[in-house]
Amino acid sequence: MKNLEFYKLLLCPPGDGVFTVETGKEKKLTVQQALYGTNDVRTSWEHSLERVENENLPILLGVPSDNGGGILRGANWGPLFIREAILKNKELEYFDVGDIRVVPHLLHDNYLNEKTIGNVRKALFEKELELPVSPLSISEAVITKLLESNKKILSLGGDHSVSAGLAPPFIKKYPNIGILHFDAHTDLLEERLGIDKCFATWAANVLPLLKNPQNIAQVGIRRSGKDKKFWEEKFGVSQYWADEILTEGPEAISDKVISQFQKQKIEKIYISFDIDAIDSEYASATGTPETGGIRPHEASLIIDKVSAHFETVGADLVEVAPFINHYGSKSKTNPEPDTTLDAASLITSKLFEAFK
Ligand SMILES: [Mn+2]
Repeated sequence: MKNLEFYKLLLCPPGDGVFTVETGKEKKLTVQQALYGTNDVRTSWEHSLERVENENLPILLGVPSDNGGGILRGANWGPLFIREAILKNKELEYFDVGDIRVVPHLLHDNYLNEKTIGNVRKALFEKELELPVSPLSISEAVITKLLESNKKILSLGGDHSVSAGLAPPFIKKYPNIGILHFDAHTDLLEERLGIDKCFATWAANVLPLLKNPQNIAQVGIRRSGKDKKFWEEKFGVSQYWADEILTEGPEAISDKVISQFQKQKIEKIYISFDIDAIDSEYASATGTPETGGIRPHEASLIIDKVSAHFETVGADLVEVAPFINHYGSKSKTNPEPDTTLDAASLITSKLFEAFK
């Protein structure tokens, strides 16, 4: 199968990954109009895909799946809302390849029987092509393909389970890659209710693939049933909890992450950014907002400082769930989801900058 055909089957135009007719329609049209300037979005998008292989700009990929979420869902709307928010930043340069196709009842092909895979293949591809059908499996296949032409890719989730599909192809391509993981939570559960792939397990999924557990640095942690010592001793990872960052300052913590990665002789990094790493005062439109976190400018500074020492080859920003409002209806004193989207927009631009 030609690459162009592969992308056309597994992806869809930006915003179309959430299967809906009316919900979010206006926003979709705003984003698609800005990207293609035409009403024939499908044709323009397909045409644009011909440029993928030779495009030098970083790739933007939407993964609108909250199928691995577990507390409050709605991160499937993250990619569309973040796209609209970053349109305001005219200086950002990227190539939007569209969304992963998402069947909202599926997570990973490992969990499906042959009959179901066959049925979904017929629904998605009109015939039984040997292609993945679940969002995490499709993500892995698409990233693998994009990495054949050495792309730098920023993916927008989605709940954090999507990183279990997104990060492994980077680790396969760059075996000594480092992972800089921003989060309020460790995501180091080996399983949750018997399920090994979900928002709380992706880091545990990725860990055995890394050259050394010291190739992951977890930043902003603050809500866990266990303390830092437990996680560091059990898994061999290094964690920089939010209270340490607030006490020592983001510069000092960045230096620690840098020396951790340098000890491992790491040259390339992947950044996975869960928006709940940011304090809930600045980012509450998310499944599990937490107080006591770092502020957007502190997270930005850490991205800036660490990425100056390594080549950032990939990143994701996950768990932005714009329809979640923990503090009642939108008002002047609580302008959510705008506050969260402002933070997401800042982090997105920092992640694109990290690619340079
Ligand atoms: Mn997470």
